[in-house]
Amino acid sequence: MIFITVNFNLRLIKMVNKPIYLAASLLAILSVIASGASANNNVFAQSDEVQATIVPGASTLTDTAYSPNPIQAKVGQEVKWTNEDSAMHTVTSGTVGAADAGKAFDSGLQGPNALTAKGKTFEHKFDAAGEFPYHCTLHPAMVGKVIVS
Ligand SMILES: [Cu+2]
Repeated sequence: MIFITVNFNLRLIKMVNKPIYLAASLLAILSVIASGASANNNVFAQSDEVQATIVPGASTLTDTAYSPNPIQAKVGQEVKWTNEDSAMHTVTSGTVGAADAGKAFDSGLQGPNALTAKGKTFEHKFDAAGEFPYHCTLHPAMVGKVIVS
């Protein structure tokens, strides 16, 4: 969406040579951006959950083990991770070895939230804006980040 708008924008600017056309084309571009933004808001309004996965073969990966990475979420949204790998993993808040690791959220190693097998899911609701790194305690090279805005 952003790339399409930028290309459109550049083409229009090359085409126009009078200020009034430039102003009109800027208005057209702004309306395209505005309608795109409201469409995005509608998508968020319809879904209070952001989908993410732990990809197949994640044990051997680093910052591509969780997808997408980073995960973009809005304040108040839930992020739902689905384990698409055959191995067990965790979604554990904080950086590897940090004193507060796992305090904010942790799928853990056992219990109903544990991502023990393919198809298992873990959810966490993000109530504040910020950047939230997380990792897998079983494979500390697996790292990701949630950006909440
Ligand atoms: Cu893992």
